[in-house]
Amino acid sequence: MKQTNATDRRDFLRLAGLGILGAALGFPRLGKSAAGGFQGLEKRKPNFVFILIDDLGWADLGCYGSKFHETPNLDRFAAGAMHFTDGYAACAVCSPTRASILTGKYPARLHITDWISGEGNRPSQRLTIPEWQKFLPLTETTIAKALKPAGYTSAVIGKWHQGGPDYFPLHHGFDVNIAGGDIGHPASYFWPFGAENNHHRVPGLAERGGKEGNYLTDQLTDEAEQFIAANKDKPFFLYFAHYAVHTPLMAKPDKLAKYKAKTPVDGQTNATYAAMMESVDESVGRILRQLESLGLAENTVVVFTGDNGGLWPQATCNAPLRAGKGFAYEGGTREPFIIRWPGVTKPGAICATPVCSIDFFPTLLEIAGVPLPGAVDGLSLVPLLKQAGVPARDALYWHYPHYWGGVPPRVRPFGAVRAGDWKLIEFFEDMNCELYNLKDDLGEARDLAKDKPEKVAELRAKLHAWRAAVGAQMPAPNANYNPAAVPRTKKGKRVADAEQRVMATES
Ligand SMILES: [Ca+2]
Repeated sequence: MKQTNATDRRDFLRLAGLGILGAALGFPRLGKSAAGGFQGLEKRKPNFVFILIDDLGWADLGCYGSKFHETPNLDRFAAGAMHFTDGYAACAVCSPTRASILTGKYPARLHITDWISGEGNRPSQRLTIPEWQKFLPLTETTIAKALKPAGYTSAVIGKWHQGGPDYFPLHHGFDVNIAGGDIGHPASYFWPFGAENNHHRVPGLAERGGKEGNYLTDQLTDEAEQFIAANKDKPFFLYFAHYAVHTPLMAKPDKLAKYKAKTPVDGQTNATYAAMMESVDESVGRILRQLESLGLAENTVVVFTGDNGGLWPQATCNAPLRAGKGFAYEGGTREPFIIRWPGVTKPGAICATPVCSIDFFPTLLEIAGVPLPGAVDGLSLVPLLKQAGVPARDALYWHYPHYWGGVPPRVRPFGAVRAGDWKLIEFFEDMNCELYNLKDDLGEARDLAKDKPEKVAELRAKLHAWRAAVGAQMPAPNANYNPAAVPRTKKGKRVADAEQRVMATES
């Protein structure tokens, strides 16, 4: 678990720890008119562009400390926005976090606790995983559905991964769906994005045009630009969910050559992944320029984040965070988390308050002036964005009653809670707990559980109470448990080693 620390990353965190959030208490975006009404807002609701990157690591952007990846557009964007040091995905794998973004609810409450369709039970696993939801029910209200009565046109462009055809975006309040389906990764990043008989061919995208050599990240950006242009005269919500930077790792040749010639830094060594990241960065730059060229930038809230931690160690290194995608440690869930609300967020502001993907739903609705349609778990970040207050929340929670990452699994069932600087992880196989103080030990290297039994008891009680409150499902002992039951080939080798499974999985 040895990882490299990066001085820049530490400096960044030190600044955040000092609470350097900018001095202003927020910029009122709209002045009162002589008539007493608010100027501007009646004329036009703000647009939203929500950019979601698949398997994005916390340390993958230059503005979050990477020295190997080059992300100048994102660095500029962050410098003109507020970015959060302690922004989390609600789950360490894909579909649950996406469901949390769309609904504002914890994955545990939705029972969407694993990537869809998950890995299933095996005799080699000590616990049997509980029944869980493999689609986002139509009874749930997505951001798109909630914004619709306020006159919004909504689009999914890119990855969806919230169940089969009955649960595709058009059934969830979106007006447009381009390239969203039930796949967790593309068959190929190059046109036509998979053979016609390949289930992982990107749905419907090649059929809209393109030619040999076209790159998926670029072609999705073409679609996003066109959607923005077509909707420039009315409020829109664009959920722009890149398939990048998920496996299969495939990059444009010119960019790949550039990173192959570059010296790896701080454990980030994968030239293909770095090149994919640069394509994402270019995409963000194009979207921001499109908003500017159409005169929409000042009335468009732009969000940038990821759905789970970086794929470690195959694709990236999340240091100084421990581990990566799938894991209970910070590398599994902490994400780049950047919001630009023109006229409100102070350029360059850094916020160290822990926030989570469950918070986007209430935040976007409050910005749009749309009431919440029902109870959610997230809290509006508007007070933080205005630097006018802190959400009233004492803890964030995670729940993953699953195994993940091959045979034998790399990740075992766990729950976790973060309260202040303290983080407790409970592993369900033996209910053993680990306790970390993130302020002193961001890399979760010193387990304090034995030294601080009272803190363990306090956080464990909190975690258990939360599980009961949201109705979280728990695994049970596996009656067929056989630790020797790891599948073997005829030659006696393991059928799938953990690394290959991780590379192939859809989450
Ligand atoms: Ca993912």
